[in-house]
Amino acid sequence: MDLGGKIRKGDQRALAKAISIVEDRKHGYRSLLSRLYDENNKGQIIGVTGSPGAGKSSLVNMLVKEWRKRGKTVAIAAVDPTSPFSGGALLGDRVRMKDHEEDDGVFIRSLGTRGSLGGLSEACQDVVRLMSASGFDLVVVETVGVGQSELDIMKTADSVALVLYPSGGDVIQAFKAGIMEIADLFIINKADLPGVDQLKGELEDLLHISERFGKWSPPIVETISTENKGMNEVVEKLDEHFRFLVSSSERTERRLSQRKQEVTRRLQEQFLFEISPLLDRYFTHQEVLEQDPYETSEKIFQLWKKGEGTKRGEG
Ligand SMILES: Nc1nc2c(ncn2[C@@H]2O[C@H](COP(=O)(O)OP(=O)(O)OP(=O)(O)O)[C@@H](O)[C@H]2O)c(=O)[nH]1
Ligand SMILES: [Mg+2]
Repeated sequence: MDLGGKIRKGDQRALAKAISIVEDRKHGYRSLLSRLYDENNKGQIIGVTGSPGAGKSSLVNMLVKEWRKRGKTVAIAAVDPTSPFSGGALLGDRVRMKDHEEDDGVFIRSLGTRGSLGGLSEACQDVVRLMSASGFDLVVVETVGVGQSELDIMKTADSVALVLYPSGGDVIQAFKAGIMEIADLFIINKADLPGVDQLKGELEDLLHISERFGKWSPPIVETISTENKGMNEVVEKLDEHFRFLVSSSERTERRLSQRKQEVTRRLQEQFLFEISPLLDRYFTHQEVLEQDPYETSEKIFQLWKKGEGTKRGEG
């Protein structure tokens, strides 16, 4: 059986292999993805974001337990932050996720942010697609909520959970970063620490002033991941949100805007591969310095239109 067929059958080794192909943008990755693409994959894609140390991994670990109790299979893509501050994160994640090592119903993969080829958000979305094609009931993407590419990743999820914790500054940060607007569920983790009510108050105030919530009011749930508290409620709310998406026109609307953004990003990726090498091929450093950048980019664009782009030989 070919790789695509094996993935569809839920073969985890095939899945792992395909993920490497896709991450490294190896020859044929796009046709593999195209073949496995299925608009009607039944699984729910859940984005979990929040600042470093908010307890995302601890939470996801406990949620997995809850989902497994309910007979659901789960795949997790944890985006490995490059930030030196969270250098220990991966090791920590591995230790936490060890709980599920023996379980065939759970698949965990860390994604590097090496990102030499293409963007992180594209690669991440592709990996999520592979996981969905493998038939997991739930695919969870964990990212630290900073930066545009992570915001893009969140925008590709069906449901977005923002993890906050009582210690100040967090809510405003999320608000500024644009995450508040796309969050479908707010989780106040570390609810064992002081300041929960204050955080909840701030959150409610901000929710009042943003206008988008006509049909779905994002609930606020409190959790203590280290004590496995509140997981039941998070799972229920995520379920509820998914039912809401499926039963309303919201899901189609969301997908339409997601698809448009995705096609744009993919074009950018493709374009970048083809067109940016022309800069070094046709212009000396001296020319780059002397010409204004508008002129240079216009010239490059004209060269590309004349067919000077690089063909990547993609299968
Ligand atoms: N008191 C308390 N501590 C918690 C809770 N949940 C997680 N922690 C602790 O918070 C720290 C960070 O937890 P992680 O799960 O690694 O947080 P994260 O958001 O995944 O962190 P990064 O991946 O580095 O961004 C760990 O020491 C956890 O034990 C909680 O509910 N209460
Ligand atoms: Mg983590």
